[in-house]
Amino acid sequence: MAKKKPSLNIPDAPHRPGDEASFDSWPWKPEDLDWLDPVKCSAEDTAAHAAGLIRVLGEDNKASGAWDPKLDTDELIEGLEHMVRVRIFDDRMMKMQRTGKLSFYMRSFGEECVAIAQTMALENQDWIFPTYRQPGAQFVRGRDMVSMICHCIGNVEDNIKGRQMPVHYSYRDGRFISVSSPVGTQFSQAVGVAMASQYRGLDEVTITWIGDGASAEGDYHYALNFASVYNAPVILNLVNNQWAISTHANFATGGGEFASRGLPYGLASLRVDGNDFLALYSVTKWARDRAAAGIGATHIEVLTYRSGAHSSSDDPSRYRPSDEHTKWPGGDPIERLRDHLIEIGEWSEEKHTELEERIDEEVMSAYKEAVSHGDLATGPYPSSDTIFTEVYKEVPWHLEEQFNEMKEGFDD
Ligand SMILES: Cc1ncc(C[n+]2csc(CCOP(=O)(O)OP(=O)(O)O)c2C)c(N)n1
Ligand SMILES: [Mg+2]
Repeated sequence: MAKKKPSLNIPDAPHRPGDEASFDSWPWKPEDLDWLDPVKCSAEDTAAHAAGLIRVLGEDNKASGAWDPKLDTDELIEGLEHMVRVRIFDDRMMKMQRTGKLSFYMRSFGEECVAIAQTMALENQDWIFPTYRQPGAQFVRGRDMVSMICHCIGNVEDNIKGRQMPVHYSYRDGRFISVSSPVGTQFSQAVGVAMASQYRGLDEVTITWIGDGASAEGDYHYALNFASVYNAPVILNLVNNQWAISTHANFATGGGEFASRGLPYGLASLRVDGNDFLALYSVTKWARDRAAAGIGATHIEVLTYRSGAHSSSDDPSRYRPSDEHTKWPGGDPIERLRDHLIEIGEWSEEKHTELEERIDEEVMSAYKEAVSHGDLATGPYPSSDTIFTEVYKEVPWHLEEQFNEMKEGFDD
């Protein structure tokens, strides 16, 4: 019998445009997984938590299970408010992009919970190494919204003077490190900072995130290896939102698992429902406690769904069913926390509408103030000199030459 030639494995997405999307493989319930002691448990002890899913908010909108962080109502409302803030802010920024007031934008739609819950679970001295999908961490750390919009426009009040793409924020006071355009670099850099904190004996933990797509890059594996070898106090989150622009998450694993990839590196590994505020808060606090106690890093798969387009330049109807996000079993993170607060008698539809109206006014007023410093369509723009300044301590000769050429050209 002729032997069949082995064929190259080319992964595909489970659903393409025209297919009926379904996520039947969602077997996890909140009470499924035991609590683990963050200081005493070994990496191997987390194997079931890497294969399962840590969830606190159930279909009945109640909190249950061993991982319930039992937060105060005030903290829940603060989390809800920040998530609503991100969503309304994103919508306003998209309108600005569509009307030519800024060049490019990326929303956190469907993933608002990730940065908000996880940053709220940290201490203020902890370092944040985000991707473009975690701008919400800045709201938790108190960044002024006007300054964020000025950055997105790249106007004269942009704190990084137009040297970055929109949404690639830098926020020094909040220990929020500049977002990097080449995806993945922040993951290994975060481990380096965590190593430095440990070396200096400081009570600081570093948190970082990487996307499912970017986890196919070397940076991800270097980070896991260094975090493990040096026992670095770092929280390594892999946000599996199913998509990397038009490329499905299957391309990063060949259809395999994400969370358990931390185990062979000797890292505690957990998978968490990324649309569940309480579960996300809980695992992050757990990982912080473990890191701060010197036990080491935690690798967390944050399971969620990118409900919106990748960016303002993307049209997802070209590569996935347009209603796929409505089928996601994790639902919408804002609705889930809102419904939980209503369920426990601490919130109402009226209060929610009031909150949305108040945030809408806050965003509108910040927007008006930001555009008074210039927008992309009308200017004024930062001086072109800023292309060359504040990057190199000693400006290399070829940049000096280009700077002079620019000046001469402008003088003509
Ligand atoms: C090194 C590198 N390769 C490619 C790109 C172009 N790019 C920007 S975002 C992106 C997809 C990333 O997907 P994922 O890591 O899943 O993150 P998500 O956008 O889903 O949050 C790609 C390919 C880039 N910016 N940097
Ligand atoms: Mg992704």
